[in-house]
Amino acid sequence: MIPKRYTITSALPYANGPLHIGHIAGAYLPADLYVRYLRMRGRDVVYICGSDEHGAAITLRAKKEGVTPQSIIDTYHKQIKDAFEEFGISFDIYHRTSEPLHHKTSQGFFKVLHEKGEFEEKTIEQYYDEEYNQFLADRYITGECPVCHYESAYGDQCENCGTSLSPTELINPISTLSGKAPILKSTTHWYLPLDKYQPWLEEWLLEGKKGVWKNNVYGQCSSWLKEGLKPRSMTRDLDWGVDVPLEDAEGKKLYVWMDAPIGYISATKQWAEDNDKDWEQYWKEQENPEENSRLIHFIGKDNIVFHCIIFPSILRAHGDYILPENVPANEFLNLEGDKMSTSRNYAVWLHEYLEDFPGKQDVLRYALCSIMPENKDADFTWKDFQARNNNELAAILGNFVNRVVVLTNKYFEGMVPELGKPPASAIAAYQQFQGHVGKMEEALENFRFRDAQAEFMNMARVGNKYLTDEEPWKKWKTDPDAVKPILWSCLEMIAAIGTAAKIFLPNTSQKIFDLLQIDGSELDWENLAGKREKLLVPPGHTIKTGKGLPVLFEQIPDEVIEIQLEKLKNAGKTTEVNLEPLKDEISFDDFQKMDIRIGTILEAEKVKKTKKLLKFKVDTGLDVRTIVSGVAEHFEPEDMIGKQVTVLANLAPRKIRGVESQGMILFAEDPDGKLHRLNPEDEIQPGSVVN
Ligand code: B3M
Ligand code: ZN
Repeated sequence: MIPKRYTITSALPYANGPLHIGHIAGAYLPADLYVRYLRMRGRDVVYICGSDEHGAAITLRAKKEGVTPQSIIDTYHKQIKDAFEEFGISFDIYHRTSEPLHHKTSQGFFKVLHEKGEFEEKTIEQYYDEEYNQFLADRYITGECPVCHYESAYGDQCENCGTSLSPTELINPISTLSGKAPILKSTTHWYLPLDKYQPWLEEWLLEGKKGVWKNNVYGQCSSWLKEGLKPRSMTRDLDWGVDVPLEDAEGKKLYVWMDAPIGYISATKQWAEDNDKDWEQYWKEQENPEENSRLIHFIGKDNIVFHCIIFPSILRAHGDYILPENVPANEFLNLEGDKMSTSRNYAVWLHEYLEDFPGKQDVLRYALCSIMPENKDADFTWKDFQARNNNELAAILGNFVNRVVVLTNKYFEGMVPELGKPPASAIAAYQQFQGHVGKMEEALENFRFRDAQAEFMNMARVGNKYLTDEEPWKKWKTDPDAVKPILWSCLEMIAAIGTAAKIFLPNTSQKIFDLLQIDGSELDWENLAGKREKLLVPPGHTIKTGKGLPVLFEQIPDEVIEIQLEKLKNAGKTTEVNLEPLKDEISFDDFQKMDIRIGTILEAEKVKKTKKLLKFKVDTGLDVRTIVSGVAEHFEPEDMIGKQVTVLANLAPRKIRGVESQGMILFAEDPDGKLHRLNPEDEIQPGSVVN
């Protein structure tokens, strides 16, 4: 059953930095493709987004740059909004959560839940920085991880071994504001009782979305539910964000992940006001449930729990709201084999791409859609970008359109020839062409955008091959009339390709319509699928004439790619290398207490259910022992077998994820966070002492 309307959202980007191609491939391009498709089908759809302007990420950046959070969000809200617009992400509104309408809307939600008694009010001990007179959000606290003893674990997670933590578990916690040890102070917060919603979520999600939601999404939700949900605080002690709308809540703000998703609703309210629409039709349960809008959230995988568990729980606790029908989250996009990193300035920034490649938005759209991380992480390389442009867009699509336009000018002065009796080959080609249209439709309806775009390019392949096989340039010499149906079929296919290009390549779509001199604005899916009587380019119509007509895609030369690769080589290589600060001085006696040996790794394997831990069997010369290290993201176990390492052999044993680890293998960590094994130049006797 086709829904009466659709509410489509893309994750609200934090207004604390520029967009990069990973954001585009994750939450924005897939949504834009889907929305463009729905619009072509004549569906009633609203596409919502805006800047997420609260949260620790913004205040941290403001503090680091010595400016106000307001100036950070004003700068990046504009940059992000402009970049989306220029790139062709076709939101119906791009709003922002610092708007009063959003504050009012999210406070309204909080009040309803509070009045319904949904929250559990708890007084807890929280870390407080006395110098800054401020409670500390999790990311404002660092300290030693209790599991792997990594020195700089955050209050909510240890980046080294992946363990999720609470600040009070850290050993020797330090405030990132003052650099001093924080104190524990009591404070009251309001908790969403996710544990109480678990039975409903198991029914609505585990049963209701099984086989409907993508495996990567469903799998993450099911492991969260299997672990057992815990109450989650919906308020924070912060000086930036949406005020908690209660008398006794001075200095407290809504947790950013409570207010941000409600930003979709406040943005829809603004859009409805601007366009004389009824926002409730897009968010509220309707009298007749069959008239409920279909709510679909497009996000990256790091936002799954907020969109699949927390926000639906808030909507349900409020009552009267529809729930997400689907959340087709994408995985991550890497760059030249490495993770993109804002802090290391290692990314392809969207605004820089738009400067370096003016007018080539469609090339990046096409390249990113071709490798879209729909089910697993993907890797963007500039070589692949170049190949997609040169070998597909230019050599297949561009070449087909260009040859047909040139031949129509050459033989018929640009006039679309009479059809005559189409030969069997034209009918066969057109049927093959329509076969790809059908596969494209099925892929789009099921959020498989890579497959859909591949079918789109197959449409051009069919046309290109048909033209080459029919050799009109030869037929023209002996039987000019035979050329008419060939070129006419090709022109009809090109008009259909231009119609489909509204989804994938919006700028190219307009260029094709310009070459055909037709108004493509009215062309829709029925036209594309050949379901309308009216021909797209009727005989007698004149296409663009003249010499040197523009080609759709220029070849991109190696030197252009080299420039981009050079940029990446220098990315993150700031002149000052930010090294770990020197630790406090120790005495020679302190050093003498450490017994450091050379060991040889005999066995290595991953620690089950952890992302970052490897378990080693090490021959220390004194014994063979088990040592666990948080290095699984840096080394493959099989590569470590037989290798010599430096071992702190007299470190007290400790259990790490149930495995007793006796000692520590020492690695050097460079400023880029890469780990390096420490070993003698030549193989030496295990047990040799390091002094
Ligand atoms: N601001 C983006 C992120 O986690 C976050 C999404 C909010 S969607 C309501 O990168
Ligand atoms: Zn750890």
